[in-house]
Amino acid sequence: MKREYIPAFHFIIKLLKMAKDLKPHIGIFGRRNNGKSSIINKLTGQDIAIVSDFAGTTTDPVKKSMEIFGIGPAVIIDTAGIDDYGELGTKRVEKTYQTIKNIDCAILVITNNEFDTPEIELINRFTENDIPFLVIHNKSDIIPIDTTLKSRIEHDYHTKVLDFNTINGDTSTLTELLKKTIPETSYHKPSLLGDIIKPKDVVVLVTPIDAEAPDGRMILPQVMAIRDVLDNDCICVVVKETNLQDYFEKITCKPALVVTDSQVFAIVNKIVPPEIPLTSFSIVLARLRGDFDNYAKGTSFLSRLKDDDKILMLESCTHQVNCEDIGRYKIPNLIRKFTKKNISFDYISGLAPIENIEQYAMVIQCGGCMVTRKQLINRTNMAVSKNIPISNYGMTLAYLNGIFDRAMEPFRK
Ligand SMILES: Nc1nc2c(ncn2[C@@H]2O[C@H](COP(=O)(O)OP(=O)(O)O)[C@@H](O)[C@H]2O)c(=O)[nH]1
Ligand SMILES: [Mg+2]
Repeated sequence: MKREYIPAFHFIIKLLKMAKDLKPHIGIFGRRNNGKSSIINKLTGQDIAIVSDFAGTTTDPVKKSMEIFGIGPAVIIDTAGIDDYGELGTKRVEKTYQTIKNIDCAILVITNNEFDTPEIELINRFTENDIPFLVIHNKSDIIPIDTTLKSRIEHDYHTKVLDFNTINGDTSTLTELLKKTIPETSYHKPSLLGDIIKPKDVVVLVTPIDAEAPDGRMILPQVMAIRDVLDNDCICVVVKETNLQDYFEKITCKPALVVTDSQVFAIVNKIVPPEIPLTSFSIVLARLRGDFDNYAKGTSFLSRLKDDDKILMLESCTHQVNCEDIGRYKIPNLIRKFTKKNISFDYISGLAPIENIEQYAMVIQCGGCMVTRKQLINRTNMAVSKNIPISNYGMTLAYLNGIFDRAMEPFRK
């Protein structure tokens, strides 16, 4: 039996990335030489960023996982100066702007009471991307902040301005402010099933052990589900689909939920009594990534596609061969077979810009294992804001295989 859309390696990469993504991503921005790299060093107590008094030392955005005093693990992204110029400089500035889409929170560093076009442009982009930010007036040991400017910025942009210097500045005030600015959702670890199961529930996980199963162990989505069930103080039962019937014959207590590998959904669907909630690992995992509610709403549009409709496939994971195979061949073929309509597909890879989104009847996003949740949502929001239905690979496959309604039922409130 060939595993379809929970290919082990694909999800392992996805889940490993996820652990990293749960750390808040903080970007630091400002003109060259304002002390951005010095502030990172100060925050972390390490000489991670290269500091120099030669403007333009930080070229590409530098991403570092680090422990920030009082906050915990985070990813800080040090960027090139926003006032860089020349051919190379302009490219660096463009990269700095792109970074904004990957972060949860921003620090804007100003000095010398300079607050002008580069700063306003940055703030506009933070606002467009819904990124909370704080402002640091650095090098205040040389020139302290002008209080009128401070009040103006705080008033106009609903933010805080901190007078600071990296020589003897008090980092605890900075971390306190940072803590308040970072949205809780960026480090709050969501439970996979916590909202639909309660302590002492029995949860049955159906995991086929076939030729594709790794030797002597379980794949990560299964391990994660087991752990999540236990974390929720529930009783976890793990069975192969071939023993599921035995389970229901021998065990009198009804499970609160059954989660199965999608490949055996049809078999499991027949065995699990209709009153017991049943879902698939792929749907459970989709909840950790992207805009679950809008995917859930948009997926059934697959039944309303018309001849000559165009679908936009968003492939965020450019290097995943398996993902590419699903998005380029498997899904288009299944959609054509399912709808019996003449549907065409366009593909956009990575984070390339989306043009003329209005021409598409529907947008289908890949699992998005290589990008942050925020990036995914920022992208699919372009469709949502134009009332274009969205879905993702996992839900689309579930729908085309006729398992969508039952697999989604446990999550409908
Ligand atoms: N006097 C003073 N110098 C600073 C301060 N912060 C950074 N510097 C110096 O400013 C220069 C540029 O700092 P750097 O962190 O590389 O700036 P970046 O280009 O924004 O990353 C270096 O020589 C730093 O030592 C500060 O608070 N006060
Ligand atoms: Mg720097």
